[in-house]
Amino acid sequence: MGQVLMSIVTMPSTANPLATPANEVFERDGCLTLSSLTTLADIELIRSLLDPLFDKFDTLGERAVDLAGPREAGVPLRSPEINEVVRLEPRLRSTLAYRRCRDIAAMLLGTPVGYQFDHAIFKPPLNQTATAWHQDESYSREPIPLRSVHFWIPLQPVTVENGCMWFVPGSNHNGLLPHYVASRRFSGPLAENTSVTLATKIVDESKAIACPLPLGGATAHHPLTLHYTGPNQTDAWRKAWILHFGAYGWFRKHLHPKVLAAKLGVGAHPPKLAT
Ligand SMILES: O=C(O)CCC(=O)C(=O)O
Repeated sequence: MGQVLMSIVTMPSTANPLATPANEVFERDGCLTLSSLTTLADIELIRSLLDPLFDKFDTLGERAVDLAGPREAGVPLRSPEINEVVRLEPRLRSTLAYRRCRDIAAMLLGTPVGYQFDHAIFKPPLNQTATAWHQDESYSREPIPLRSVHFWIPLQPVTVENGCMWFVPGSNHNGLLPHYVASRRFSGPLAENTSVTLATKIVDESKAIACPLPLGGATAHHPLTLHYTGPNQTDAWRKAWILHFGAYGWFRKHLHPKVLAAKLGVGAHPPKLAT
């Protein structure tokens, strides 16, 4: 896998991609661009498994939310997201993209990894909704820092215009920044408020780098790396599947000594939230 990875890794920064091993780049920049993670046929397969779920979005309950906030019945979705998609469509686990992400995460972290989370975000044409700057770690309620790699797999070519990923390389070294509640998430029209979308204002956007990608490409980032996607300003959908693989998978999450201690009420680690 090391060989394969070197041939598909490019860096969002300007450094020579072949000069530094991918795991060192990941450690340094907290982000990588994978120019050809998977095949076009595999992307087709992923689309064919995700599209039917978005077609019945309003029947999926709490897993389906609009990141853009509350929605009146009949009003189109602006930033629909489905969480833990592999639980709704287990055939996603057999895709080449899933298997390669797991292998690459193990290589980058230098340890066995397991599935931790996945979600899909579809941005309709002209959706007017950016995904604001944030660190994924801000969503974690775990008592131990996440040790994972988060893959963002677009299901069509992505550009700045349709909402590609942006990163601040190196921001993975500055710890968890204060986040505020950017919007409340609702599942279904006028349904219950299920959770919140977090964002941070502490971003030096002059250091941000856009990552346009061809079909079959992907990005990978560290849980502390600041990232953002812009609104979809085109007349076609922007679809993405996001996969998190982490050290020890379920065991680290549930049986790590600090997790067990937190369950007993010792040393909990709530996310930092600004008001
Ligand atoms: O797909 C998007 O627009 C944003 C994805 C993202 O920010 C994330 O998965 O943390």
